[in-house]
Amino acid sequence: MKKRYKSNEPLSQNRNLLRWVEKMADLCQPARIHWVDGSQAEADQLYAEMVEKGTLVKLNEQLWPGCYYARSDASDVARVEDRTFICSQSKEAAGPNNNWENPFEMRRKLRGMFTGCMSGRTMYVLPFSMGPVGSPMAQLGVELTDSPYVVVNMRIMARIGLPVFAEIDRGQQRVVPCVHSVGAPLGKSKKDVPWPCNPEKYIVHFPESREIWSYGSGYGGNALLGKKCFALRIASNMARDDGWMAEHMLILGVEDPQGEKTYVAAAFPSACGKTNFAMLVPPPELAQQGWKVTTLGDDIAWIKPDADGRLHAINPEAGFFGVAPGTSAETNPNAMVSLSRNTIFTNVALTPEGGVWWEGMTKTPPPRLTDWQGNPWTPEIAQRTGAKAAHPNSRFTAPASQCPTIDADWEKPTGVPISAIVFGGRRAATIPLVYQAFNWSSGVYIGATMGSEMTAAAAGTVGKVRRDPMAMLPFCGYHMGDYFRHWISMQKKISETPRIFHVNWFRKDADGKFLWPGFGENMRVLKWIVQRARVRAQAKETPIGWMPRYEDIDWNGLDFSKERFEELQSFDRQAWRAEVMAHEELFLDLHDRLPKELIYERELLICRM
Ligand code: TSX
Ligand code: MN
Repeated sequence: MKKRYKSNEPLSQNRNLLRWVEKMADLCQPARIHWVDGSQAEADQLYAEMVEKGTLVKLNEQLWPGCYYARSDASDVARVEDRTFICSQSKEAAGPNNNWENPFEMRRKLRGMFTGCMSGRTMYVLPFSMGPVGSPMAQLGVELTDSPYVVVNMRIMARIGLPVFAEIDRGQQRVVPCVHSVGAPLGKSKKDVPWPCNPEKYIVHFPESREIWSYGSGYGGNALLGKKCFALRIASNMARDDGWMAEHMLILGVEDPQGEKTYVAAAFPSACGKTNFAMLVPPPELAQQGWKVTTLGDDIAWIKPDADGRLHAINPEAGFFGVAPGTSAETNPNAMVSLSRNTIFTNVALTPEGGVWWEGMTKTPPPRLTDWQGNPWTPEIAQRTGAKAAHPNSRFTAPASQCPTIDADWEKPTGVPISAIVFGGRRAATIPLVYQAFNWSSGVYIGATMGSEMTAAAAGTVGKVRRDPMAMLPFCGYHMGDYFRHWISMQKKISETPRIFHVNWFRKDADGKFLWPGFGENMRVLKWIVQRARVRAQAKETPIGWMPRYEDIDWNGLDFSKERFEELQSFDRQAWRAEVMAHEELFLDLHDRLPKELIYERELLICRM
């Protein structure tokens, strides 16, 4: 060791961990090392320091108890997919769905970037468990980071601190090393900014050695390495190797009037209201019958066959990192309660009373807002400049335990049994409200070919269907064709396959109006889904799968005509022909690694049409 670092007492006796921390400190040259114990006192200290430095604003304790507000650098507001790399030995293993670089080359680059990158800062040694500590389905990591903002966010999003060090010291489990720096070393002057970051960003995964290196960003999915980087990109590699599934899925429970629970996992691309669906509030008429929805997670599911070959799922996370705009007492009252205390808000708007606001929170904005960039904001200013009060990707980081509908078994170490898997997308035409796959392989085909229409012009043409297989396109840490093969092969590892469904809340009529009211009314679809999974509901066979007839849906308390339902569920042969042609395009990109089952499923679909 070239240099002795000011450090608190190391909180682990694990020799490998101690050696690695020392090695990384020698590389990054921080001023201090802080072993994170995860305590409230420590968090309070970190919050106080960040308020002092201007990184955080403490919100009004009466209005928003335990809440803080962060404004990021205007250039550091989202995940950076073009700067995200999968560095496997072979380029083919990473697939066309990932950016690849030679791992030796990348390690050389990283060494350059990380040399002295933490100078003047504290390096936090942050142990975390994805999944409840000690769960047979949990995985351990240690994130070295120079961002206290990351530490307090990770404290909400994952299990961290002393119990995790204890688990690491038991030495029974491999630990994923994660190194994160905002890439803004402090020079001689030690002058800092509220949100340090670097224009050059690298989000790097080594799937074979199970390592993560992140440079240049302090934001969400780029910096909270337990989430997208570990729980999806690295875990998808672990899952393929070890016979389980790491999926971009919410998990919810449906309790019927007899008190019987059915658990559902669901994958949706962005902007489909995944968090809203995870926290769905049934309409009064169904609630009165005794139908309840409980929440286990809103983003990631780790799904594993148990000893009896039934798939069980855990939510590896402990919090919600949700998009704020559009979240309201009307669209998602459970989210509003979840984020009402002990929450970190990033890039929303600030009220003069020390409260927060975002587009869609209330119909009329409160007066004299300060926008996410620190400028005065009024509806008049917005009219003139088009400026949003909150950034469209602004976030809340809220503890899952605060969700009023959190499931009693959400932290059960062995997870909950999954009876149904739901895929979905935002599609104005062609795709019906709901249909059920014939079997596992046709269901995998449905998930593999799913897509969503773009709502914002930013990333492409509005209305164009973007294919996003299983909502995993940005998150699958290896070749998408191999991922489909793994899905197909899971059938052989399980005694009972979950039923697979596809939903589309967003189909429009000829006038461009949504055909389906959505939100709580989705409970009617969900009821049919769980009844189908238990073989208690009827359906009719169609070329694409099983569909409910009008009389198979519970319409209690909703005035929805049979004609409108037929329009919502209609199968248009011509449109589906074009749809299947589009599937072919996706398959061309993956052809050399596509499982033959999916080719056959496509052929069968064409024949049925
Ligand atoms: O989250 C949504 N869900 C799922 C809810 C459990 N949203 C919001 C999507 C943006 C993230 C929806 N938007 C849903 C939906 O089911 N459906 C729609 C489309 C829609 C929007 C407004 C209306 C109806 C449908 N309004 C009226 O009918 C009055
Ligand atoms: Mn997500």
